Amino acid sequence: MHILPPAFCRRILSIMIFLLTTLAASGLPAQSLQSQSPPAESAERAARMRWFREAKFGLFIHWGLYAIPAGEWKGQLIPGIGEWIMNRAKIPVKEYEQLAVQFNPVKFDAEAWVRLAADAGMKYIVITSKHHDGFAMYASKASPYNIVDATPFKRDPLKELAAACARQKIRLGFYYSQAQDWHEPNGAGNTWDFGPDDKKDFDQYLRTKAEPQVAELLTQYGPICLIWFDTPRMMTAERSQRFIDLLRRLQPACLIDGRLGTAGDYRSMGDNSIPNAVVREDWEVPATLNHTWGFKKDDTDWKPPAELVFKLVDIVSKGGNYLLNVGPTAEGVIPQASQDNLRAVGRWLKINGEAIHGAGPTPFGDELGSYSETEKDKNGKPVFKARADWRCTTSAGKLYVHLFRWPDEAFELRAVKDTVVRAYLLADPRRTRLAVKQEGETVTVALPAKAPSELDSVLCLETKSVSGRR
Ligand code: FHN
Repeated sequence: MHILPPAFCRRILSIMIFLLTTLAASGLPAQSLQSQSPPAESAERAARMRWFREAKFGLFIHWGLYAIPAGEWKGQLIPGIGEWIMNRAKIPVKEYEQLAVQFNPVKFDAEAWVRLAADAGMKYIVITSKHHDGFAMYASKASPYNIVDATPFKRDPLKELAAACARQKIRLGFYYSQAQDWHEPNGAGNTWDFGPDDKKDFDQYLRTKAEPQVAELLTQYGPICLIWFDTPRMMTAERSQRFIDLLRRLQPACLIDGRLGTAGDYRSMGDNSIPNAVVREDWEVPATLNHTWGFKKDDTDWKPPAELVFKLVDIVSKGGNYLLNVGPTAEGVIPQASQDNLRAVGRWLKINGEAIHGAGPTPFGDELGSYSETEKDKNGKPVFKARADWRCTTSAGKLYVHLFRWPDEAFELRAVKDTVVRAYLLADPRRTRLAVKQEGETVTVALPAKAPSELDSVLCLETKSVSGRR
């Protein structure tokens, strides 16, 4: 009898889980997901994932040399996302490197950045330690192309952020571009200086830069909550495994995102891509506040607080985390509009945070939307029609109904399996009881005439399970 190697079995299992969850996220109606339960997990994994499952909301920071051109090169506005300017404008390494000599972000204030995340109600920060341009935003011995050795600034912002995060009790993680490195002859992506990727000695780059730098990140800054790998070009299972081994050896509790090249600790959805239905595994959506990650001076199309709150709630009601990005300027300032909009979300969370942090997904699903029976997309698949009137998040014995459109007088909720014993609005500090009528699985709650919040008024229904019904 042939015994399959355990690594092979794990790989097959993870592919099966991926296929099943992809199917669940894209094709099945949300309601049919109610009966699915997540795969069994080890106590070790449950402990490692706990903070991530409670956090729900994090701050992404894309900061690097690309903040200097801020979308403009030699007098020309370069289309696309700001941190890709080197690639988009095909800037030779020798020219792009000169940005380092100018980089002096004297207004950088780690405490203020972390305070913004805390004010916004965010529980973790993920900052670019090295993006695709190959420039390390920290003191790296593995490459002199770093902020301490190559700029007049000479400070290590990651060290300052680690100290500020420890003081303000926010977790810190690092984005690291493991595959694309446009500065290195053997890194992926820079074809304008170094020719096609398939002619490169990619392992030479991994061994001499990427792996040593990830080791530095895991040993120089105290406990790191996660490493956020990205764009896994040429990352075979074997190459990815080398990073996993490094992480598990140096910081076993540190999470790995979903873009290493093999399954990480959680799934990373596409940029700004929120699934249509509940996804019963750990996941996160990285998202922008405007249309770029790195600062771009001509992108001021900011998502308003109402949209940010809706997206946060929508994501949590589907079981995920929202990692929302800011792109600081070359001086080290987070654009004021980003700050204002994030703080508005934070003010809403101060009142309604119990319906987000640590909250579980909706037990319903019909409120999320449904597939059109007539309209098809260009691939012939039914178009998903999202609804945006209300969402539901949960905690033990509580349903949080997020009302984005205030109903006239009463709100009716169907398919409620438990008995509602009390109803009130989270915005009401006195938690005044609202009149509830329950007939079978249909619950009707009488509401005051005016919505307590313009962003999202949260109705809390305390429930008691009906024995034999669930
Ligand atoms: O190419 C990157 C991009 O610059 C940015 O960092 C985003 C964030 O999710 N990730 C890649 C594109 O998906």
